[in-house]
Amino acid sequence: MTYKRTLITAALPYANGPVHIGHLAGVYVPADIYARYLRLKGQEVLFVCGSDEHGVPVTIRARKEGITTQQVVDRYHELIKRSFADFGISFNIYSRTTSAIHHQFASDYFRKLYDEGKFVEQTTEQFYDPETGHFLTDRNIRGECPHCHSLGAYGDQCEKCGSTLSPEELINPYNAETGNPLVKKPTSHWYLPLDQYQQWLEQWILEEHKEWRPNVYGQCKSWLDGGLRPRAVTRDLDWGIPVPVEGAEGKVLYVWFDAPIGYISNTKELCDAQPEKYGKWETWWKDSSTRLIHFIGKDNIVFHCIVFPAMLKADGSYILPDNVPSNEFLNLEGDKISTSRNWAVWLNEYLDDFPGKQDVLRYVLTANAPETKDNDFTWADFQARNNNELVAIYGNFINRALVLTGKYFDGKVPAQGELTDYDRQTIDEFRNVKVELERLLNDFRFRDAQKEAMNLARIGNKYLADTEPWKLAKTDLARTATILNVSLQIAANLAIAFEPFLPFSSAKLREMLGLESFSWENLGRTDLLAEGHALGEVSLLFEKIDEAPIQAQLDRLARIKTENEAAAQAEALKNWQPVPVKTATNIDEFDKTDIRVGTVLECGPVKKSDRLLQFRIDDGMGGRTILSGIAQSYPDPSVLVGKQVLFIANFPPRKMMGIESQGMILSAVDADGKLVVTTVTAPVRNGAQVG
Ligand code: B3M
Ligand code: ZN
Repeated sequence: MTYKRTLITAALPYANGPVHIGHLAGVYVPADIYARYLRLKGQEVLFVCGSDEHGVPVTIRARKEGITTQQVVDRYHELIKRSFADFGISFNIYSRTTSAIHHQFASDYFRKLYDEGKFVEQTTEQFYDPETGHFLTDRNIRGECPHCHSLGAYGDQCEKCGSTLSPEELINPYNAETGNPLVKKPTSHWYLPLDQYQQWLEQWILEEHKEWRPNVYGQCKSWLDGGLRPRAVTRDLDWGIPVPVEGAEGKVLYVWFDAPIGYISNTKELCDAQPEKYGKWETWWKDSSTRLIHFIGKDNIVFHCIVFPAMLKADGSYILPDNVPSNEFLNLEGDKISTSRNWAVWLNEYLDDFPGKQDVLRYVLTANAPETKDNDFTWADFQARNNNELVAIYGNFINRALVLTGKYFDGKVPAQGELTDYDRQTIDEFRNVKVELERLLNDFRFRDAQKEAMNLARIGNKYLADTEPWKLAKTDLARTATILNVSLQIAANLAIAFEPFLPFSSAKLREMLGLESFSWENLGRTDLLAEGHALGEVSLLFEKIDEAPIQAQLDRLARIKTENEAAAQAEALKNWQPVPVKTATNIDEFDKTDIRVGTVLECGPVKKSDRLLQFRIDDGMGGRTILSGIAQSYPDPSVLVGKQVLFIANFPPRKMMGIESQGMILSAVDADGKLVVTTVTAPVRNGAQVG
């Protein structure tokens, strides 16, 4: 070990809404497990986070709710902070980017780079609303899509046809909020010339950090392979940190410039307030014996692996991240979690519905952590993991060990006596768990690590099941004593092993055991509880969760889904405009397209594709396979079997997902984008021509 201390940061959540299980699973639980683990090992650790209170999303939220931006960030900062505390996320500081310390710090950071000529200034033409006097961000610009001509496409994307857009491409762009038409106006900004850091970043990441997670390394590589370009670090906005340069009135630092600096300013805030406890902030950020680890979600990779390191390098006095363990996304019941669609389990609401069950959620989220790929949270899995793992394995073992000790030994740790081979074998097994657990935790593999901790409980459970002390008690009290002693030692080990993962349960177990010394190094020891030591009061570590509360959650989600669908449909109908008829054609051109009728023999999903359906068609000519991108519109494709459909028969065959498609099924597009397969009004012979 060459480092002396570890600085752990967790991505600063935007203060534009409450936090949900996706946040917890992706960033905060893994970061907390790691921080708790290192602390338990007696290492010097600082765990830093705070709210990200700048940027456009908070201002949009404010206008929607008719309150000030400050009110929005105040409300959500408090809510988020409380949720994290409720779930035992053990930050040393949770501050915010609207703090005076942060404003000053970020402003100084910019100014130093500015004075040293580290930025390039560039003037570009941007969309401007002459009516309100504002420059607009891509997301705030709407207009007609150049591809599908739907109205109301966004400056970065058309949600109708899915094309990626730039505001320049929109026809008749207008201000999304006011509806005012926009004009182009020159504006100048400061750019961090990332291209100048390309070579250095290639060396530092691609050569020196091959150990980063494949998803992180891969994303960095593809950014670097694509060639880095200068990035603007200022914006024309009235919410944010003013650019500390004369003549830059009306400009603020770009939120992604100031937010990561928040990690530093929050550290400074803590160290300045309690220097005797935490030392100088510079020790955490500028001393090469400090190891810096950023926990983030996958959409933040480029900022933490490329942009922020380039900012740190530009300054020159900072250390760089040692690792950036980034997770993929967590879905909810098969759908992408979405704040705007309310498709989420909000932490504050979870605690209203499942009071005191923080650890259950922590456990399930870690068990399903999206470490290597996107993962799914389902309520059925939540219930099963609680009932079959936490209750049936961990809780059951603890309960049996403690209750039997109460029954036969008056709640006092009995003498260990002589160990049998089987006892020794059991003890060895759980010593091995410690080694494995450390290896996994050091590797940021929290999911597997928690599995190992659970293995320890399994070992205990099996030990009790095999030795059956409740039967022996009548005939051999000395042997019963040994078995229970070993079991209690395992229980003490469990309290330690699970502390990073399930801190509330560990605290409870620790109390039940009356365990005083509590450190990672004690893991694997069989003398943690001395003979005669009195146990505390026994209660259940976990409780079964029955059907009703689970069904209530599923009902809630079903309700939200229905509401969302209705809202989307209403919105689509409201915006629906006839698509302009294509330019004139003639019969010869039309004749080139050979449209036929066929009967659907089979229709089903295509593996690994959520878009495609595979059709087997009786085309009157021996049959053919056709793939069609309409899966979203037909959740139950079997309804199409037996129907006669229209298809283009003379498209050249095309391979998709390894399957050859021999034609194209014709579908109509409804106002909400739903596709409806076309058919004939009376049965005809398969293979009949349409024209
Ligand atoms: N607030 C983005 C996010 O929540 C952003 C992270 C900042 S970390 C410096 O996804
Ligand atoms: Zn479009």
